[in-house]
Amino acid sequence: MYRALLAINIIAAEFLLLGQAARVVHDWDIGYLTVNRDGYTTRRAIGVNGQLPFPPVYATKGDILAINVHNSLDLPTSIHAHGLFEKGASYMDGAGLITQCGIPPGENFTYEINADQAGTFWIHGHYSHQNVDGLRTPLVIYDTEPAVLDYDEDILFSLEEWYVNEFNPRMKEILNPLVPFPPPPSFPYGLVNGINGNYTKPITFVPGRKYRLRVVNMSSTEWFKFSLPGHQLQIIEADGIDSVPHTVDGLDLGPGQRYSAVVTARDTDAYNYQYNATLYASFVPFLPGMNPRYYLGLIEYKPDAPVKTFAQADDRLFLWSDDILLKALDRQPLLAVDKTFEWTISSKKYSNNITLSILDEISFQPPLVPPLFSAFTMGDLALNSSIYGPQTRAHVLRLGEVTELVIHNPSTLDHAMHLHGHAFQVTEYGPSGVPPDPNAPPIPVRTFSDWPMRRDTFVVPPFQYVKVRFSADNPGVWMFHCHMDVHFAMGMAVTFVEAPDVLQRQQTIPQALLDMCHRQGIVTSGNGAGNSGFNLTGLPPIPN
Ligand SMILES: *[C@@H]1O[C@H](CO)[C@@H](O)[C@H](O)[C@H]1NC(C)=O
Ligand SMILES: *[C@@H]1O[C@H](CO)[C@@H](O)[C@H](O)[C@H]1NC(C)=O
Ligand SMILES: *[C@@H]1O[C@H](CO)[C@@H](O)[C@H](O)[C@H]1NC(C)=O
Ligand SMILES: *[C@@H]1O[C@H](CO)[C@@H](O)[C@H](O)[C@H]1NC(C)=O
Ligand SMILES: *[C@@H]1O[C@H](CO)[C@@H](O)[C@H](O)[C@H]1NC(C)=O
Ligand SMILES: *[C@@H]1O[C@H](CO)[C@@H](O)[C@H](O)[C@H]1NC(C)=O
Ligand SMILES: *[C@@H]1O[C@H](CO)[C@@H](O)[C@H](O)[C@H]1NC(C)=O
Ligand SMILES: [Cu+2]
Repeated sequence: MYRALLAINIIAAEFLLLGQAARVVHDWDIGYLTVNRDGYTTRRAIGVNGQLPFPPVYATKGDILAINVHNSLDLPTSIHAHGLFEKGASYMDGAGLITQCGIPPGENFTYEINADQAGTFWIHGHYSHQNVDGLRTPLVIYDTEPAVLDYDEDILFSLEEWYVNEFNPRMKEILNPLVPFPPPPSFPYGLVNGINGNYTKPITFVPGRKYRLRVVNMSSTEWFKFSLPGHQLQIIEADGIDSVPHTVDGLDLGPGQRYSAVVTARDTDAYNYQYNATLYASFVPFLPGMNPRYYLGLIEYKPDAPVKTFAQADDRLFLWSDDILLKALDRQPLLAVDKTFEWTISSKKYSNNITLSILDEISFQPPLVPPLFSAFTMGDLALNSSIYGPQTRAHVLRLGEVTELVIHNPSTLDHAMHLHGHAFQVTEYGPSGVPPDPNAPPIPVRTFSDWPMRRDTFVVPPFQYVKVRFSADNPGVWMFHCHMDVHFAMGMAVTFVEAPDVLQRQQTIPQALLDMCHRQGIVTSGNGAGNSGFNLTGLPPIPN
């Protein structure tokens, strides 16, 4: 099995010729298999049509992606196209128990996704954290217009971490009141394009040619740094939004984030080079060989040419990607704020001794009725956030209202916050809370210049806040959650209910989605408890 995996390697897609909008059909039979991905561990994982990694999905802007999913797992499943706005079809967002009930075991559902944005995205499981066990793959949507910088070839790097154990048993341990919190860190391995990052096939560079490297971080907990010593990276895209070209030495990606960078090959083939994908977590103890883990892959100019090595760069002089320094290529002006939410991320040990995450003062639990269905069926009351249930933390936004989020993180843990259905403007970073080291240099306030960059996932570093803005221009129900799956599973999430009045007039939930709920005994109308009005009787009690 492992040898077979070695054959599946860096995908170097020649730049596609632009054609007519098409229907891109994939048949995905999602099921369990046993694999060795990291070179060390043989374990059960979630694959597609008997293989893992999932093959990347490619489309061209304007296409329709039709993904026929058959669920061969023993739990419901769903898929989410991370970064796609699903305009006019919020019910295709795939957020389990929020916009759909999940595909029951043994059943089929076809996701019809409008690929009307260009850029680098990914598709992943959004039910019971199945993404962490393998259900994830890059999604590249080619533009029909030329990019801001020319390039000759597209090269995809998908970065993942891979754990020795499946997610649910790990999560059970974390939520076990008898196990001291947090349990010891489990040091994952790093995968590059689906296999141990040190065993990937060489990538050929031709002197003088230009390459667009698309780097996708599909991790569930850990960060990646990506660099190609001896070459500069010109960022032209982050999370599906084009940027003014911006030169860096390396890309720093939180879970869920993506970058495209154009690299010009050197003008001679005298040496070969190595790219460096470093998997790390600042909140896990430094342990040589385990955190960080380095993976080196060959950039081959000429077979057998010597490999050019570089003295270890001083990290402080190394220019890493930083979204506050990027500018959106379309020069969208700063949005004028109508409403601000200022929330602090924390955690709390409840009276049952279970530690859960807190965002906006609650620990999220899905209600009995997926909130999208309440938004469709509650008439005018859908505009009142109370009907969705207290643990859903629904915030109702009126059409076109501009919301600013100020997310504080006065802790030692990074968080990677993702908003469905939107790319937000990233406007400011600044200090929050009191770092434990009194001699640490002060954290400056940093704001965007000219035109804020937009993206769909932002990292809130320790003891910092981040400000972002978005306009409620996409009727539907959109989750906002930490993309570190352990935190998400511990309740670090809220929901935005956007223009439910417009939603009710403009969209209709496909019957097949409702039928899947009914077969699982899930009600598809009424408030969060499936009752009328404000009667929330039946919702599980709020932990105290
Ligand atoms: C169910 O999905 C599988 C895998 O995508 C596909 O091969 C099969 O034809 C589908 N069956 C039906 C009834 O649509
Ligand atoms: C990928 O994201 C995870 C968390 O989502 C993060 O911990 C990790 O550092 C990221 N890796 C890279 C290479 O950016
Ligand atoms: C790989 O990159 C990391 C992060 O910048 C750096 O600390 C490490 O020294 C690099 N490793 C090699 C072998 O270049
Ligand atoms: C990958 O290879 C490099 C160079 O040989 C080595 O330093 C590094 O420890 C390897 N990484 C892992 C995780 O084995
Ligand atoms: C919580 O832990 C404390 C200290 O270990 C113990 O005294 C208490 O009984 C536990 N409570 C519950 C509900 O398990
Ligand atoms: C929502 O309903 C609650 C309970 O009836 C009421 O107290 C509140 O004022 C309503 N909010 C809005 C914005 O109408
Ligand atoms: C509230 O809903 C429950 C069913 O969940 C029902 O038994 C109860 O009668 C309702 N209460 C009111 C005041 O309607
Ligand atoms: Cu988090």
